[in-house]
Amino acid sequence: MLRLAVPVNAAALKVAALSLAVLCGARLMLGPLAAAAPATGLRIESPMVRETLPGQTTGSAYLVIHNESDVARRLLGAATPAAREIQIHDMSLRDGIMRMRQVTDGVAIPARGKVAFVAGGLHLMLVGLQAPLSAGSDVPLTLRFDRGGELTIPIRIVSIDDTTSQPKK
Ligand SMILES: [Cu+2]
Repeated sequence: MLRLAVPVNAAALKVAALSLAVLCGARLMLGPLAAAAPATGLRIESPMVRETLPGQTTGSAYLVIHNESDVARRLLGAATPAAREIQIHDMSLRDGIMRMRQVTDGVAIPARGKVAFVAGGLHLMLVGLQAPLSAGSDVPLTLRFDRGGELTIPIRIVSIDDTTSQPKK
């Protein structure tokens, strides 16, 4: 995908992250389903992204997408102001070698089903990070689905030492 890298003002990014954190806090008081968009029947569980080191230009985000509707949906793509682009990647073991490939035709989320984006499997690859992701804060993530569905949620940046926050398959 060819796109111009737009330099993002670090201060503006911080303000955006801060206001998102405030928003997130307010929404969290509504309960565990706060990240859901009831209109579309899609609910996001345990969204997180790994913190990155200075100079690191890519990051991995994990989450579980629940489809609580009777209609199969499709994740088409994702975006965040924290990175130039997000690619959907899949890891698989083939001939004894772990391979990572880009998924370009989207991911089906079955009706009344779920799809887990986890380490060693499907994941969201943040490409072209604007700044290192530091643990403890949030970045906004927009998920784009078929039929015009779009969901924007805050994802928590988690320390590389944290082994418990990651969603399981
Ligand atoms: Cu990847």
